[in-house]
Amino acid sequence: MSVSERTYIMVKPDGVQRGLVGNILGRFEQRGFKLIALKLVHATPEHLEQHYIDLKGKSFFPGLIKYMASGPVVAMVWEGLDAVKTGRSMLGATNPLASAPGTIRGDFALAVGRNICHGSDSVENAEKEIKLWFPEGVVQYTNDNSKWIF
Ligand code: RTP
Repeated sequence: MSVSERTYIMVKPDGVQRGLVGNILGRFEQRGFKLIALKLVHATPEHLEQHYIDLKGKSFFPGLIKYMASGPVVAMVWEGLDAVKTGRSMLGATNPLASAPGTIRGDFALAVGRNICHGSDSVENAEKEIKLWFPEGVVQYTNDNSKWIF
């Protein structure tokens, strides 16, 4: 657990099309995380294959890449206490049917193949994903909230 831990959060194409970007972004802001990077990207299949490289052998992999390349995504980096684990709990379980109400997937999704958002599953993967999606680097700034919220 670290104050400066960062996680990569991405609103998937269905979340963008359904107008859920503001809601998802707002949850991370309200929780007290610091926004470090944000952009709208229509990713290529090659880029998405890199992102999901660990799933390459899975039967759902081609469908996953097609879904993720079907429209723009919102790529974000959030920083704060236990950001990776807390980000995952805010997203809910991978299968929205198993996601608790109050989580992003539990509030907005039903199908595993249309589950609205992504969050890094480890600090190591967060670092890789941040480099992949933000090769230009992220913004450094002091947040005035930092003495109240870690
Ligand atoms: P994500 O990487 O998108 O945050 O999801 P995750 O860690 O919760 O789940 P993971 O196992 O890494 O799967 C990545 C994404 O693949 C799609 N998926 N489809 N059985 C299926 O059809 C299936 N299983 C997974 C989901 O979009 C999942 O988020």
